[in-house]
Amino acid sequence: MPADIPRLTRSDAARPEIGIVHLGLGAFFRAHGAIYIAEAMAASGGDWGIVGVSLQSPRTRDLLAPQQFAYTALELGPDGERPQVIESVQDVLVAREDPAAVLALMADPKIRIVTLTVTEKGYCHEPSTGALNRTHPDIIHDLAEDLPVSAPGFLVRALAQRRAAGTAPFTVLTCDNLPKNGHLVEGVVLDLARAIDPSLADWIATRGAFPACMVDRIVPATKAEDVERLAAATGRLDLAPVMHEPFRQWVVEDRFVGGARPDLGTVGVQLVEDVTPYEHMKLRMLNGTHSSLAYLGYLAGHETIADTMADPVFERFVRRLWQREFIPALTPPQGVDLPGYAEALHARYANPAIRHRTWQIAMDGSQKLPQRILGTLSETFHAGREASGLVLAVAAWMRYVGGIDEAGQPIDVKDPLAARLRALSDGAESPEARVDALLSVHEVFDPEIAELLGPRVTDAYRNLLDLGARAATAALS
Ligand code: CS2
Repeated sequence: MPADIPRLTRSDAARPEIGIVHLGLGAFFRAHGAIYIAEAMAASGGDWGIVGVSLQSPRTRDLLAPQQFAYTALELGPDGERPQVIESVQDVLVAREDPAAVLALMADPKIRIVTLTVTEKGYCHEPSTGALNRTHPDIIHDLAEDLPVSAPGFLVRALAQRRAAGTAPFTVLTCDNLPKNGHLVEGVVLDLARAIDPSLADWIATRGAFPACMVDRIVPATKAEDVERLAAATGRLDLAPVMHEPFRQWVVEDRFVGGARPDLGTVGVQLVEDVTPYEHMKLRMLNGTHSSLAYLGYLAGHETIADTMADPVFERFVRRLWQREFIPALTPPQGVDLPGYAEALHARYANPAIRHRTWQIAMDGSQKLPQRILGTLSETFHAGREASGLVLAVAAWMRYVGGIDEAGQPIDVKDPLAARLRALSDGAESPEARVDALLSVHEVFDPEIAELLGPRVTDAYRNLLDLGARAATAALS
């Protein structure tokens, strides 16, 4: 990289006041919510500057601070790239370094919304039920100490400070890919608050707001070569750019404390009463096929989703999942044509400019499987139908968390339950016993779905062992 390229810096444009704290400032929010919010302020004004909070690592803060928190969002289209400098983030705090400063900020009356992208595991809940996991080490810590470490802990302690100061609660807007995400975060916050002070829980339940939303944009991890290419193209060195596809969608339930929010409707955010049909469509048809392609594609030796889609076996497979397995189990949002939605997804997945690694999507499967795949399977079996493509995807997850790929090489499995899943897999004496052992992980499989899946997944798992992922996928009837 030429050493003389000057660093990207913030423009002289006037800064709005801050109004939003974002917990978990990763690439996704910077490539999605932060852009919508920047556009909403540009279009309609409002004091909605964002302070990001990294719960653990100082990395994003350290990269963004010398750029005064400006960064480039690089759109990767099939026909070329388009950079855009985003300035809605005004500061980043690192919670591990100074949790009291984060709480003080969240308690400030200027802050009216707290948005979150802390990933599925950041809510410290049980994925199969959605309830707070009271045995989670971070929750045990946050029950005992005033200075929290978990996202639910920060929300509850900050809301307690606001209540003590006579300040209205902030709206909690989770932007993670979870089922009924608003309801889920409300549940974990109220559970934790109740354990600390029942009257606090009552105050939050009556005065607070936890709108659900559906977020969508494919954001592959930024690579060193992306940084170099961008610097060469723009003449500015940005050490923390984000990469994203052209498509974006944000559907938000319009329930904010005091109605206070940026003018999101002006910039294409859909404001609705009930997000559930959008959420089901997206979590299943997009994230469900993403995870299925990730496990099977990885095992078949494909590095990215676009590579997997370029393999005719998997292209047929994903069409089958949409047409025969997901769509029959869905109620479309009003005015949405699900086959058309599937076609659009097909084009997005095939975009060769997006190098979205199967390994990246395979991460944290224990937290993703229930809402992405198991819900559809349960509804399908109850309706007396079968969904053998999705059953094969569950078997592929089991093969993947076993930690050895088809060439006998180790897999770097990233999952909060990785060690336990590996031990269960290694401890089983036969493929049948391995499937049974993994189905007993109640955080992922509730007893009913475990029973329904038992014989079906065992057959699929055997096929994976006997034929390999590609041939087992090709053999689906
Ligand atoms: C992906 C999502 O990594 C994953 O699990 O399925 O991040 C996906 O790209 C987004 O939800 C798209 O909106």
